Amino acid sequence: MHEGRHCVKTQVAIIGAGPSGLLLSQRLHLAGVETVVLERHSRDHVLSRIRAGVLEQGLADMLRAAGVGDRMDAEGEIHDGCEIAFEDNRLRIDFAELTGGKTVMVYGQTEVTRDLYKARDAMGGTIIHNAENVALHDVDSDSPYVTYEKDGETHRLDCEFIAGCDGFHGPSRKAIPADRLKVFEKVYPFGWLGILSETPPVSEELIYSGHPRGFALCSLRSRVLSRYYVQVPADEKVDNWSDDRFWEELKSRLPSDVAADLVTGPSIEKSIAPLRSFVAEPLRYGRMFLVGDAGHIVPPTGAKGLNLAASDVFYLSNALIDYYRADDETGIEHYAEKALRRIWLAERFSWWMTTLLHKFDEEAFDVRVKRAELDHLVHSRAAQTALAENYVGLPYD
Ligand code: FAS
Ligand code: PHB
Repeated sequence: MHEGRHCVKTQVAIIGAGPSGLLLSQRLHLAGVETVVLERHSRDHVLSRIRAGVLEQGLADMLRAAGVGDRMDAEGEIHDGCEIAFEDNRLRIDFAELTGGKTVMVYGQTEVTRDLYKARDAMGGTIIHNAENVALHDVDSDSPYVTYEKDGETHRLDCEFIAGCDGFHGPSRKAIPADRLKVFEKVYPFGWLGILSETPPVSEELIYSGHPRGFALCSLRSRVLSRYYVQVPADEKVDNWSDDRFWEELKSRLPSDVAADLVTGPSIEKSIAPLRSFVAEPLRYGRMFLVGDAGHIVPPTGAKGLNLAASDVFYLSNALIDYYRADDETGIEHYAEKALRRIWLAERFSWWMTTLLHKFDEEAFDVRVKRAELDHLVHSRAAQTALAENYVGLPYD
């Protein structure tokens, strides 16, 4: 990987070295399309983030096709089901049985990012870290460019397209004029307090627990590394939560037989993530495309955040490859429409899972309706199939 080499021109300027930016640059590089990735933080900072844990088959297949799947296949776990718990009731959703064999891969986003960096190194991909004050220019012209500061100097990168892979807080979305940008947002009155602990996971599969005290999730990174979450008020502070308090609260929200098996230990990471549903339209403005969290956010309840970034990358990389290889602009013209259809389907599912399983200050009627929803889920194969096919990931078509 060329670190720090200041390029002056490339075909596709990619802002952000998260999973969107790294996977996009890998796929384009393999197809002979030149990219430069501009990342505001250091590589270590990017790799210090603990985020998603569940990969849809579409993402796993893309990583394999990009030569980035070996460690995932060696160390990740294929899961063919998960559990939905509510008080002492446990319902297993059998993904494979309900979807004709589809499964998910449990493998941390941090490891995906590490593997992508390794692949970019091997191909000599250009990633410029600590690129500050990245700014997009003339995005609605045929010759857009990006400026950034590094080592006290301002640099200019001319390009033919810009991929805004810069996450929810990046500059790309802001490059769309306010009178052209429409945002759809729902902010939830709670967040997820998550911990990572070097303890054996409490169960073979993930357990999503909706409890009168609040939501909890039992997840994992490996057989010796567990990831747990509890719903907390949106304004909660992580300093208010000792490890002991976390473990006691988690146990109180799990079925009693699960709580009895929980192995606790010191947290090696503890943080609170806010929850929101968010979509920006359009995802394209001139020669700039929004990809991943730059264009949309989902509450992590449906494990869709990283996986939506993946389908955006799939659509945009194919569109750009068609443009450069066959002078075919069809994919570029239809990127936003194609990506938004899958985004809104995942937004719906993530909102539904979040509403079903979290504690809201809601009317007694709404509490009863949620109880009926869970009752229907327990007794209806059709309802379970709907959950399973969304969870494993709807097709990219
Ligand atoms: P990312 O935010 O990962 O990457 C954007 C990159 O752009 C970052 O490296 C950032 O430093 C860089 N950037 C930002 N501004 C820039 C600028 N001005 N100049 C240059 N670079 C800039 N999803 C799940 O499915 N399950 C989860 O449990 C889950 N937990 C999450 C917890 C947190 C705290 C957050 C924030 C997200 C979580 N997500 C989860 C969603 C997450 O996984 C995202 O969907 C995923 O990181 C999306 O990847 P990117 O689109 O690459 O965005
Ligand atoms: C995780 O392991 O971090 C994880 C898994 C599933 C989710 C959210 C987070 O829905």
